[in-house]
Amino acid sequence: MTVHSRRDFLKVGGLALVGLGFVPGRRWPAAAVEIVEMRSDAAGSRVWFDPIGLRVEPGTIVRWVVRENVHTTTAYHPRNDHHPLRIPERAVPWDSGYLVNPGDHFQVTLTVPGVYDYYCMPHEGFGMVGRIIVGKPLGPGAQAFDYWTGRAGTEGWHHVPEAARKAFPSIARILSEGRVHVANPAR
Ligand SMILES: [Cu+2]
Repeated sequence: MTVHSRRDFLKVGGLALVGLGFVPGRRWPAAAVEIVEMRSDAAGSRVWFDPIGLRVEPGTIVRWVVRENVHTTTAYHPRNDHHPLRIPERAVPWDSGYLVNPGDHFQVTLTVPGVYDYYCMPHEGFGMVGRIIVGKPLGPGAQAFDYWTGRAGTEGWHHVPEAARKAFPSIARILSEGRVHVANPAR
């Protein structure tokens, strides 16, 4: 069963009204929706986003859906527990909060071109992260993990943990494949 949160409806409605406008007598073009599943093996020892890497066009709705275990989808952004900025400067950071039941979901509409890195709050240290490229590979997410070191205003930012660094698919691979899956996820 799918649980639709009120927030989702408001976001989709907002997109339709603001982004597309209303033209009497015409159908509204439907926004593309991409699904990212939030996965886990039975023991909870392997956790991952599927796909872990995704390329979309600006204006795409990305919807994360829980399949197993408990997860969040949370943008790399200082407003989210002092994580480094790894989404475009003009983009709005998101944090789903805990999604606890299979079918629970959260979605955002990504309009600003660039690289968006995100993580799962309880599982970041286990490498549960994902990367979305909207249009072109621009912005802080396209830079090295420690690009901000020593810059004013970054005091208190956390470095991306080692397991997460290893898990991110490269920008080049996402651009060439469009959709990148975790290899041998259940092992
Ligand atoms: Cu998780």
